[in-house]
Amino acid sequence: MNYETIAVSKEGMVGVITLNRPQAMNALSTTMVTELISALSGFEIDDGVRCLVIAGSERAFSAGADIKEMAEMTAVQMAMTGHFFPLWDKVGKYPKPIVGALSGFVLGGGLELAMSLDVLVASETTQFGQPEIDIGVIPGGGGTQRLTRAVGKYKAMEMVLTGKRIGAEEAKYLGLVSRVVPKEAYLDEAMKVAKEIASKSPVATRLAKMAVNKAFEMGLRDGIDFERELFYLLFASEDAKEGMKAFMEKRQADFKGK
Ligand code: CO8
Repeated sequence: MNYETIAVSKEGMVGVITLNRPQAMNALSTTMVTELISALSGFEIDDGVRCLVIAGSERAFSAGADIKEMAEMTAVQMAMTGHFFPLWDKVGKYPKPIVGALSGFVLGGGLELAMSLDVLVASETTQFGQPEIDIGVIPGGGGTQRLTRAVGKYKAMEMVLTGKRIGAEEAKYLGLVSRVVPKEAYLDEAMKVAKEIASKSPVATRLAKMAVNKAFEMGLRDGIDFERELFYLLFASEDAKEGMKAFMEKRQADFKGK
């Protein structure tokens, strides 16, 4: 499929989506979000893809929603007639693990996109921010909730109320990213993590993602019960039998995703 604002490729069992609007710092236009969801849907039903990477460019992962497009929108268009948000919500509910390869500006909706992913690898040049307050709005793609859960109330408040950006090292210290690496290495490092995840049982990685995400939605007791149900369920998978047999036979497991 030919896309206008993203590039899509496959490396082994890893699907790669690269945001590609360099003239607009990868601002998330309706076309880009539509294309992103289309590419994600394609990889979702591709059994040959077990993990994904979403990257931007070295200069900008994404500078957020497209302000030029948003500037003329009415509340009714935004809330009811536009298809932007229904599409957007699919990212956070995506079943396969996604590694974010971050560099440069990760702002507004760009940070909200990153925070909807599962493992975040950042170049040391990355700058994170929720600058919506500077244009008279607030984060609308989950930022107030996901950022607060990631870094706690006081840092989230500071970032959301002042629009102030933080760098990669501070983001790592706060637990907002998984790894920080030199800028020459961030893409390779993200691919390396994605390939490692793709080498595991896709049945187990999918349920692991679901279980960890439930920690943001459930109380501890219910979350542990939910985890236990998924744990029992995995004993019905051929992959679990293969994984344990391979351990005992001192060989690499050959996971089939069954
Ligand atoms: N939207 C549209 N165009 C943008 C955006 C954006 N968010 N960011 C940058 N651009 C464009 C600029 O207008 C400029 O285009 P042109 O050359 O045609 O004028 C080009 O990209 C290069 O940008 P700059 O010249 O400004 O480059 P600088 O290096 O000087 O600055 C910055 C880079 C810091 C990234 C700066 O461009 C900036 O502050 N951008 C806006 C960041 C921002 O406010 N983001 C939040 C947007 S609102 C939002 O995300 C709400 C989310 C709602 C939910 C959405 C779910 C997806």
